[in-house]
Amino acid sequence: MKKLIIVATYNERDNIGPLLAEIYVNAPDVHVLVIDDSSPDKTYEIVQELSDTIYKDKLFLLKRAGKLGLGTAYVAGFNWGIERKYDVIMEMDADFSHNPKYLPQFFEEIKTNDLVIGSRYVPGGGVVNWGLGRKIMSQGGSIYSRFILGLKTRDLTGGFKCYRREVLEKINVNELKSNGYSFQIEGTYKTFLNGFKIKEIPIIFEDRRVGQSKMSGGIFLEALLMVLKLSLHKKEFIKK
Ligand SMILES: Nc1nc2c(ncn2[C@@H]2O[C@H](COP(=O)(O)OP(=O)(O)OP(=O)(O)O)[C@@H](O)[C@H]2O)c(=O)[nH]1
Ligand SMILES: [Mg+2]
Repeated sequence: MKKLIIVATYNERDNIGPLLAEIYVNAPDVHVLVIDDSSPDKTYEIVQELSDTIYKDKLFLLKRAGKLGLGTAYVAGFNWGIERKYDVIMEMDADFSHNPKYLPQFFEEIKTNDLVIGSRYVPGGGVVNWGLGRKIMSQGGSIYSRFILGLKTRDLTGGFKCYRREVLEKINVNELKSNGYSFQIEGTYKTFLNGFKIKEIPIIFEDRRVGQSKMSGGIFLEALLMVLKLSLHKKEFIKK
């Protein structure tokens, strides 16, 4: 099973090195694609250096011209992975909110599922170091989306996810419209609509270790509207 992990970065220079080390300890045979949007802190320089040296042939860098958003970063990464015929393609954040210790569980579960989601809202899962506001936004966003879209999935906004390539091919990643918070909701919704098997595994999500948070009320509101839009276009998302 050829495995790819996509890590999008924007100003993660203090996180990326230690994160890659932990990824390869937990999953020695994975390939990692870092998509960096020309981070002002030059995260990409560290990645380039590591991919030329200790992680040769298993670490790849896609550097984009500027900050184009997390959604388009993942779409670019999905296409990169599909072209190279990886069997499974994962997404994870660079800030240690997604602990690499869970990787073996993802790769075990993906053998019998089409999408595996690291979930904060199933028994055994949770969040540490988040303020009340952030908790309400995240869990509220998931409950709202679940209700509007008729999904069973409990954690719809998290980005610690492992797809089988076939799913990404079928839903056509180039048609993923969201670029912010709702990108994760859209991916899971389209996977569900096309009859794929989704499994949530519990994860403890930790607030970013270092660096600046990018979350805001505007992003949240945009996501609520996007969910309504998705529900209205449901029929178009079911592929022949
Ligand atoms: N390439 C790229 N990566 C991004 C962009 N925005 C965010 N990221 C990365 O995407 C991942 C998730 O972003 P975060 O800023 O951690 O978002 P969050 O977890 O919702 O919020 P905080 O952790 O509170 O900041 C991180 O690895 C970021 O560095 C972007 O525009 N381009
Ligand atoms: Mg984060």
